[in-house]
Amino acid sequence: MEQISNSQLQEHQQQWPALMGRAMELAASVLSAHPNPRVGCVLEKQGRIVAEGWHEAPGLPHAEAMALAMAGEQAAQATVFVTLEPCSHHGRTGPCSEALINAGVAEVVIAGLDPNPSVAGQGVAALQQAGIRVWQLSDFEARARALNPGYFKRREQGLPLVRLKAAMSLDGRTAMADGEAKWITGAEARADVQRLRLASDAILTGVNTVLLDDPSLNVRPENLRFSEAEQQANSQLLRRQPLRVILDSQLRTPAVARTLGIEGQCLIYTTAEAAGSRSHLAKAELHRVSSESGRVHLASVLESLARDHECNEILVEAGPTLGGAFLSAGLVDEIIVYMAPKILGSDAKPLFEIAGFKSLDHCIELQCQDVRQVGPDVRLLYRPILSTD
Ligand code: AOF
Ligand code: ZN
Repeated sequence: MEQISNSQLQEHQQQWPALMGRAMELAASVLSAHPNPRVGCVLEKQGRIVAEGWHEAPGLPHAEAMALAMAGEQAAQATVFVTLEPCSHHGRTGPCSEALINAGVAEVVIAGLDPNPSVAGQGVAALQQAGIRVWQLSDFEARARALNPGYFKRREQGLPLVRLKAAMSLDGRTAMADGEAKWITGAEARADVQRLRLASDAILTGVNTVLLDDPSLNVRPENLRFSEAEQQANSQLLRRQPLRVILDSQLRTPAVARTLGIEGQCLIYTTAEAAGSRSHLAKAELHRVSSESGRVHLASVLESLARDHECNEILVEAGPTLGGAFLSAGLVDEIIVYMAPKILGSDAKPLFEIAGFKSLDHCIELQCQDVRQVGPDVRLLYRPILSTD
C-alpha cells in the first residue's frame, strides 16, 4: 500500500482530501453502527462523485456495497474513497474487497486499516492482488481512528471507550445533601445527553443511583431534538435501545426498578460471592466478576462488556462514588460535564468522591478538549492525561 500525505498529492489528486472528507462526513452521519465501525465511501470518476454510501447497522450493506449499488455500471474505472480498509471476510455480509474487484474499480484510497483480525491488511492485499492500486491518505489516519474510537479500542485493547457524563453547578456540586438532584441542567443539555445515550452501546450506572433516582437510562426519541436528516440517518439506530448495565456488588437492585421494566436489555454485574436474591431479577442478565474490596472489579466489567457484548463505547451515568472509582482506576477516556448556571452551596454533594489526595502530585490531570454552550448550560469535554510512570 502506498502512503501519501496531502502535501505529496499530484495535480490530478488534488481533490482527494475533499473526497475523503466527504466520506468521513457520510460515516459520521450515523451515530453508531454497533458493533460495527462507522464507515463512509465515495466513488469518483472524471472529477465527479458518482455514488456515495455509508454503513448504518450490522446486517445492512457495508459502505462500499451501498455505493457500488448506487453507481451501477459507473463503478467501472472509478476511484474509491473509503474511511476504513474494505473488508475481506464473509461476515453478516460479503467481502467488500471482492465486490470492488468485481465492479472493476480503478483505485482505492483509504484513511486507515481495519484492526479486525479477520481483515487487518487482508482487504488491502486482496485488492492489490487483483491489480488495484491502494493508497492510504496518511493525514486522515487520525480522523479514521477518531471516527470510531471505541471500535479501535475494543479491537486493540479488549476494552470499550468509557465516557463519564455528569451535571454540576458552577460550584461543582451535583445534588443537594438529601439527594435532590432533578433538573439541575436545562432541556437542551438533557437532549444532548439523549444523543450521547443513543451513540453509546451501553449505559452504565451503580445500584446506589438506581436506589436513589430510579432512572430509566433509555433513549427517548422525542427528546432528541433531531432534524429530519438526523432522524433519517439514524432510523435503524432509533429502533434499538443501548444495553443498560447496573453494577451491584450485593444484588440490591429492586425488582421494581424502572430500568428493568422497560424495552431493551439489562445486565447486572455482581461479585462471585454475592448472595442476594436473584429470582426477582429475571428481567436482567446476571454476570459475576471478581471483586476488589467487596466491590465489582471495574476493569473486569469493562472487559466483559467488550468481549461478551461487543461494546465499543459506553456511557457512565453514575453518582460521585462510582464516577470517582472509574476515574481513580484510570479507566475513563472522556469526561463530559454539563455546568448549570447555579450555585448549590457547600452542603450539596460534590461531582466526584475521591478521598486520599494529600498533595497536588496526586491529582488527576485533565486536558480540556471542547467547550460549548447548550441552552443556559456549558458543556465541557475533558480527557484525562495518562501518566507515563
Ligand atoms: C467495510 N465496510 O462499511 C464496514 C466494515 O459481519 P459484518 O458483515 O457485520 O462485518 C463487520 C466487520 O466488517 C467489522 O467488524 C469490520 O471489520 C468491518 N466493517 N468494513 O469494508 C464497512 N462497516
Ligand atoms: Zn465490507
